Parts: sequence; C-alpha cells; structure tokens
Amino acid sequence: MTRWILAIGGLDYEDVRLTDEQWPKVKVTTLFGQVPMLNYGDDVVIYQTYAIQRFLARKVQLLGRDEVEEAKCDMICEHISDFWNTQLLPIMMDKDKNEEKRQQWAKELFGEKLPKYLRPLEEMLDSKDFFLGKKISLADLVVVELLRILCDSIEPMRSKFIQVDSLGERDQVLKEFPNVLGLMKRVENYPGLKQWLEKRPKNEDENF
Ligand SMILES: N[C@@H](CCC(=O)N[C@@H](CS)C(=O)NCC(=O)O)C(=O)O
Repeated sequence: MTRWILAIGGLDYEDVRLTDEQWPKVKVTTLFGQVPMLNYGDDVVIYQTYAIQRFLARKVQLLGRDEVEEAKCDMICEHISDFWNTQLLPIMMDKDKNEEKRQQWAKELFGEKLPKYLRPLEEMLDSKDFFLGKKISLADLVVVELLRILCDSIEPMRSKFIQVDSLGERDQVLKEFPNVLGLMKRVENYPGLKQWLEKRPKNEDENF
C-alpha cells in the first residue's frame, strides 16, 4: 500500500523486495528485526508500516487539509487496522489447512464480520466521492486495499480460502454497500494508482 501512496504522489523510489535468501542478512541490520523499512534521504530510516504510510501520505497531501480531516482519516485507518488485527491476522497465522475450518471462516467473514465493518463506512461515505469529500486520502486507500485483498479473485487471502467457493458471497457483500463499491472503482482508477496497479510486479502479494 505504501507503493500506492508513492504512485499517487508521483514520487521516485527504489522498490526493494527481499528474497528468502537475502532476508536473514538484512534482518540483523534492522531496528526491530522486521520489514517494511523506508530509507528516506541519506540518514532517515523509518520502520512500522503505518508510520511509513503516514510519513509519505503527509508528504503528498493524503492526510487531509487540517487537523480535523487528519483525525477523520486516522479514525478510518484505525477501524481498518482493527479489522486486520482481530479478524484477519488470526486466519492468516493459522497453519492448519482444515477444510471445514476454512469454509467456516469464509462464511463468517463475508456473511457477518466484513458487513459489520463496512456498514459505518457506507454511511460515512454517503454521496461523497471520498471519505474526506472531493479529495482522496490515506483513508480511502486502506479501505480499498482491504477490499481488494478480500474480494478480488486473485487476493493473497486466497491461500486461506483455497477450494472455498466464496466468490459469490464476496460479490454479494460489495453489492450491499454501493457507496463503498463506488469508492473502490474511483480509487482503482485514480491517476497514478491505476497505472501502478496495471504494471506492479506479479507475485504472491499482487495487491500491494
Ligand atoms: N507492525 C509491523 C509488523 C512488521 C512485520 O510483521 N513484518 C514481517 C513481514 S510482513 C517481517 O518482517 N517478518 C519477518 C521476520 O519477522 O523475520 C509493521 O506493521 O510494520
């Protein structure tokens, strides 16, 4: 998603993707033993996804025009972060490939949990183009990123729902939230991002 911000802002950068072989050597040089990391200029290094995203979003005016807009943007980002932490990470961390369990996850996720999280967003959007009105922000990006991961047929979550025929349910979820679906289309076609989504490297993290 950080690359989405860079694409919209038209910022030049070097896109470094580590191989499994390279990672152990780099890991020991990082502050928390984790990536992502952003090297900015000669002496600034930032870790933690959300810190990196906010840093870059501010640079390219994706955090709103004032403190109120910034707080609203944060509010939505935190809402999506709650969804990731409480609903998705437990599924992603689960090593068990039990078929029945996966069917149950998909059923609950698309039938109850996702709609519960999307409902307030649908209301907030109302007839606006983006959460903050006419101007796109980080809030729009985090919501659309989540939806692409969950509701596209090529999403990284696919491995967890493999052989689970839930695409119909995913489409159905989006149909119930037309404002959110409209947002998704506007964001995916946004100048800079549209071109990035078309040309980004195709790997298991295709949506990023
Ligand atoms: N809270 C951190 C989590 C970072 C994280 O979990 N990074 C993973 C990759 S997505 C990692 O570096 N894993 C390799 C390892 O821990 O050795 C963030 O959002 O940046």
